[in-house]
Amino acid sequence: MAMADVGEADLARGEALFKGPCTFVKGVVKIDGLPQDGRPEVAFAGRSNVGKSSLINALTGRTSLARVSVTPGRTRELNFFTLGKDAVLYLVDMPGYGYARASKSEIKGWTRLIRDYLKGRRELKRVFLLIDARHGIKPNDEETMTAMDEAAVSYQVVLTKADKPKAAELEAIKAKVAEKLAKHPAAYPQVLTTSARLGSGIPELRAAVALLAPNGVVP
Ligand SMILES: Nc1nc2c(ncn2[C@@H]2O[C@H](COP(=O)(O)OP(=O)(O)O)[C@@H](O)[C@H]2O)c(=O)[nH]1
Ligand SMILES: [Mg+2]
Repeated sequence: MAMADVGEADLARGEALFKGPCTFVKGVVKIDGLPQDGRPEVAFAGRSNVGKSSLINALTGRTSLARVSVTPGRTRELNFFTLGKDAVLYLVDMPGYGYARASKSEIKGWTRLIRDYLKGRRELKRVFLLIDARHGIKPNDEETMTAMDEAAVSYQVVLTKADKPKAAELEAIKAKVAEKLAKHPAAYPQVLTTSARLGSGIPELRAAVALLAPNGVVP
Protein backbone atom coordinates (compact mmCIF):
# COMPACT_ATOMS: atom_id res chain seq x y z
CA MET A 1 0.00 0.00 0.00
CA ALA A 2 1.10 3.53 -0.61
CA MET A 3 2.59 5.60 2.17
CA ALA A 4 -0.20 8.12 1.60
CA ASP A 5 -2.56 5.63 3.27
CA VAL A 6 -1.10 6.59 6.64
CA GLY A 7 -2.53 9.90 7.80
CA GLU A 8 -0.54 12.73 9.32
CA ALA A 9 -2.33 12.31 12.65
CA ASP A 10 -1.35 8.64 12.84
CA LEU A 11 2.25 9.44 11.97
CA ALA A 12 2.30 12.09 14.68
CA ARG A 13 0.93 9.59 17.22
CA GLY A 14 3.58 7.09 16.24
CA GLU A 15 6.29 9.69 16.60
CA ALA A 16 4.98 10.76 20.01
CA LEU A 17 4.83 7.18 21.25
CA PHE A 18 8.39 6.37 20.28
CA LYS A 19 9.76 9.72 21.39
CA GLY A 20 8.83 8.78 24.93
CA PRO A 21 10.78 6.40 27.10
CA CYS A 22 11.32 2.79 26.18
CA THR A 23 12.31 0.96 29.31
CA PHE A 24 13.49 -2.60 29.70
CA VAL A 25 11.32 -4.38 32.25
CA LYS A 26 12.27 -8.03 32.14
CA GLY A 27 13.43 -10.99 30.12
CA VAL A 28 11.03 -13.92 30.32
CA VAL A 29 12.44 -17.42 29.91
CA LYS A 30 9.48 -19.35 31.31
CA ILE A 31 5.84 -18.77 30.61
CA ASP A 32 4.99 -18.21 34.29
CA GLY A 33 7.31 -15.20 34.25
CA LEU A 34 5.08 -13.14 31.95
CA PRO A 35 4.00 -9.73 33.29
CA GLN A 36 0.50 -9.93 34.72
CA ASP A 37 -0.49 -6.27 34.86
CA GLY A 38 -2.81 -6.46 31.85
CA ARG A 39 -0.99 -3.79 29.84
CA PRO A 40 -1.58 -4.34 26.11
CA GLU A 41 1.43 -5.44 24.12
CA VAL A 42 2.83 -5.73 20.62
CA ALA A 43 5.54 -8.24 19.76
CA PHE A 44 8.27 -8.44 17.15
CA ALA A 45 9.16 -11.85 15.77
CA GLY A 46 11.21 -13.26 12.93
CA ARG A 47 14.00 -15.53 11.86
CA SER A 48 17.37 -15.01 13.43
CA ASN A 49 19.32 -12.36 11.47
CA VAL A 50 16.18 -10.90 9.86
CA GLY A 51 17.15 -7.48 11.24
CA LYS A 52 14.88 -7.43 14.29
CA SER A 53 17.34 -5.78 16.69
CA SER A 54 18.23 -3.18 14.07
CA LEU A 55 14.56 -2.45 13.42
CA ILE A 56 13.71 -2.10 17.12
CA ASN A 57 16.65 0.23 17.56
CA ALA A 58 15.55 2.29 14.54
CA LEU A 59 11.97 2.46 15.86
CA THR A 60 12.98 3.60 19.30
CA GLY A 61 15.79 5.83 18.02
CA ARG A 62 18.20 4.10 20.34
CA THR A 63 21.36 2.43 19.26
CA SER A 64 21.64 -0.15 21.97
CA LEU A 65 18.19 -1.16 23.12
CA ALA A 66 18.16 -4.45 21.32
CA ARG A 67 21.57 -5.86 20.65
CA VAL A 68 22.49 -6.04 16.96
CA SER A 69 23.93 -9.45 16.99
CA VAL A 70 27.43 -10.38 16.26
CA THR A 71 26.30 -13.75 17.60
CA PRO A 72 22.96 -14.42 15.97
CA GLY A 73 20.37 -16.32 17.93
CA ARG A 74 21.71 -15.22 21.28
CA THR A 75 18.42 -13.86 22.56
CA ARG A 76 16.42 -16.73 24.02
CA GLU A 77 14.03 -14.65 26.01
CA LEU A 78 10.87 -12.66 25.53
CA ASN A 79 12.19 -9.21 26.33
CA PHE A 80 9.59 -6.78 27.66
CA PHE A 81 9.95 -3.01 27.32
CA THR A 82 7.40 -0.39 28.29
CA LEU A 83 6.75 2.19 25.63
CA GLY A 84 5.66 5.81 25.76
CA LYS A 85 5.45 8.50 28.36
CA ASP A 86 2.69 6.75 30.27
CA ALA A 87 4.06 3.27 29.51
CA VAL A 88 0.88 2.58 27.54
CA LEU A 89 2.17 -0.51 25.79
CA TYR A 90 4.66 -3.31 26.17
CA LEU A 91 6.98 -3.87 23.26
CA VAL A 92 8.02 -7.52 23.27
CA ASP A 93 11.20 -8.60 21.52
CA MET A 94 10.68 -12.29 20.80
CA PRO A 95 13.54 -14.76 20.37
CA GLY A 96 14.61 -15.23 16.75
CA TYR A 97 13.98 -18.66 15.29
CA GLY A 98 15.80 -20.72 12.68
CA TYR A 99 19.26 -20.22 14.08
CA ALA A 100 21.29 -22.97 12.42
CA ARG A 101 23.75 -23.56 15.22
CA ALA A 102 21.22 -23.92 18.04
CA SER A 103 21.02 -27.30 19.76
CA LYS A 104 17.91 -29.47 19.57
CA SER A 105 17.05 -28.94 23.21
CA GLU A 106 17.46 -25.19 22.84
CA ILE A 107 15.15 -25.16 19.83
CA LYS A 108 12.62 -27.25 21.74
CA GLY A 109 12.78 -24.93 24.73
CA TRP A 110 12.11 -21.75 22.88
CA THR A 111 9.65 -23.20 20.41
CA ARG A 112 7.61 -24.21 23.45
CA LEU A 113 7.99 -20.77 25.03
CA ILE A 114 6.87 -19.02 21.83
CA ARG A 115 3.93 -21.36 21.33
CA ASP A 116 2.76 -21.05 24.94
CA TYR A 117 3.10 -17.29 24.76
CA LEU A 118 1.14 -16.98 21.51
CA LYS A 119 -1.55 -19.37 22.67
CA GLY A 120 -2.70 -17.77 25.85
CA ARG A 121 -1.84 -14.11 25.75
CA ARG A 122 -4.93 -11.96 25.76
CA GLU A 123 -2.82 -8.78 26.10
CA LEU A 124 -1.07 -9.44 22.80
CA LYS A 125 -2.65 -7.08 20.28
CA ARG A 126 -0.50 -7.87 17.28
CA VAL A 127 2.69 -9.62 16.30
CA PHE A 128 4.84 -7.84 13.75
CA LEU A 129 6.39 -10.67 11.79
CA LEU A 130 9.64 -9.58 10.20
CA ILE A 131 10.54 -11.01 6.81
CA ASP A 132 13.76 -10.33 4.94
CA ALA A 133 12.87 -8.41 1.76
CA ARG A 134 15.45 -10.38 -0.18
CA HIS A 135 14.19 -13.81 0.79
CA GLY A 136 10.45 -13.62 1.40
CA ILE A 137 8.53 -16.14 3.52
CA LYS A 138 10.54 -19.26 4.40
CA PRO A 139 9.20 -22.60 5.71
CA ASN A 140 9.90 -21.73 9.36
CA ASP A 141 8.09 -18.41 8.89
CA GLU A 142 5.14 -20.43 7.56
CA GLU A 143 5.26 -22.55 10.73
CA THR A 144 5.16 -19.46 12.91
CA MET A 145 2.29 -18.05 10.84
CA THR A 146 0.32 -21.27 11.18
CA ALA A 147 0.92 -21.27 14.95
CA MET A 148 -0.47 -17.72 15.08
CA ASP A 149 -3.45 -18.64 12.90
CA GLU A 150 -4.24 -21.50 15.28
CA ALA A 151 -3.85 -19.26 18.32
CA ALA A 152 -5.92 -16.53 16.60
CA VAL A 153 -3.15 -14.01 17.15
CA SER A 154 -3.34 -11.12 14.72
CA TYR A 155 -0.07 -10.55 12.88
CA GLN A 156 1.32 -8.21 10.29
CA VAL A 157 4.29 -8.77 8.02
CA VAL A 158 7.07 -6.18 8.03
CA LEU A 159 9.66 -6.53 5.28
CA THR A 160 13.16 -5.67 6.48
CA LYS A 161 16.35 -4.64 4.66
CA ALA A 162 14.31 -3.16 1.78
CA ASP A 163 17.45 -1.25 0.74
CA LYS A 164 18.99 -4.54 -0.41
CA PRO A 165 16.87 -5.81 -3.32
CA LYS A 166 16.43 -3.86 -6.55
CA ALA A 167 13.04 -2.18 -6.98
CA ALA A 168 11.70 -4.88 -9.34
CA GLU A 169 12.87 -7.68 -7.03
CA LEU A 170 11.23 -5.97 -4.08
CA GLU A 171 7.93 -5.70 -5.97
CA ALA A 172 8.09 -9.40 -6.90
CA ILE A 173 8.78 -10.43 -3.28
CA LYS A 174 5.93 -8.22 -2.05
CA ALA A 175 3.49 -9.80 -4.50
CA LYS A 176 4.57 -13.29 -3.43
CA VAL A 177 4.25 -12.40 0.25
CA ALA A 178 0.77 -10.97 -0.30
CA GLU A 179 -0.26 -14.15 -2.11
CA LYS A 180 0.91 -16.32 0.79
CA LEU A 181 -0.73 -14.07 3.39
CA ALA A 182 -4.09 -14.50 1.67
CA LYS A 183 -4.02 -18.14 2.84
CA HIS A 184 -3.51 -17.21 6.48
CA PRO A 185 -6.67 -16.20 8.32
CA ALA A 186 -4.98 -14.28 11.16
CA ALA A 187 -2.65 -12.30 8.88
CA TYR A 188 -3.24 -8.60 8.44
CA PRO A 189 -3.32 -8.05 4.67
CA GLN A 190 -1.25 -4.86 4.58
CA VAL A 191 2.51 -5.40 4.38
CA LEU A 192 4.89 -2.76 5.70
CA THR A 193 8.24 -2.25 4.01
CA THR A 194 11.19 -0.98 6.04
CA SER A 195 14.90 -0.39 6.01
CA ALA A 196 16.56 0.16 9.37
CA ARG A 197 19.62 1.27 7.47
CA LEU A 198 17.84 4.05 5.54
CA GLY A 199 15.07 4.70 8.04
CA SER A 200 12.43 4.12 5.40
CA GLY A 201 9.05 2.82 6.54
CA ILE A 202 9.96 3.47 10.19
CA PRO A 203 7.43 6.33 10.76
CA GLU A 204 4.70 4.17 9.20
CA LEU A 205 5.55 1.24 11.47
CA ARG A 206 5.55 3.55 14.51
CA ALA A 207 2.09 4.72 13.44
CA ALA A 208 0.86 1.12 13.13
CA VAL A 209 2.09 0.38 16.67
CA ALA A 210 0.53 3.56 18.09
CA LEU A 211 -2.86 2.59 16.64
CA LEU A 212 -2.76 -0.46 18.94
CA ALA A 213 -2.29 1.58 22.11
CA PRO A 214 -5.39 1.98 24.28
CA ASN A 215 -7.29 5.19 23.47
CA GLY A 216 -4.60 6.05 20.97
CA VAL A 217 -1.59 8.15 21.85
CA VAL A 218 -2.01 11.89 22.14
CA PRO A 219 0.97 13.69 20.61
N1 LIG B 1 21.25 -3.65 4.39
C1 LIG B 1 20.65 -3.75 5.57
N2 LIG B 1 21.15 -4.57 6.52
C2 LIG B 1 20.51 -4.65 7.71
C3 LIG B 1 19.33 -3.90 7.96
N3 LIG B 1 18.91 -4.22 9.22
C4 LIG B 1 19.80 -5.10 9.71
N4 LIG B 1 20.77 -5.38 8.82
C5 LIG B 1 21.92 -6.27 9.01
O1 LIG B 1 21.47 -7.61 9.18
C6 LIG B 1 22.25 -8.30 10.18
C7 LIG B 1 21.36 -8.82 11.29
O2 LIG B 1 20.78 -7.73 11.97
P1 LIG B 1 20.19 -7.87 13.45
O3 LIG B 1 19.48 -6.60 13.71
O4 LIG B 1 21.22 -8.29 14.42
O5 LIG B 1 19.18 -9.07 13.23
P2 LIG B 1 18.40 -9.97 14.30
O6 LIG B 1 19.21 -11.22 14.47
O7 LIG B 1 17.09 -10.26 13.65
O8 LIG B 1 18.25 -9.18 15.56
C8 LIG B 1 23.29 -7.28 10.67
O9 LIG B 1 24.48 -7.51 9.97
C9 LIG B 1 22.67 -5.95 10.30
O10 LIG B 1 23.64 -4.94 10.09
C10 LIG B 1 18.82 -3.03 6.94
O11 LIG B 1 17.81 -2.33 7.05
N5 LIG B 1 19.53 -3.01 5.76
MG1 LIG C 1 18.75 -9.67 17.48
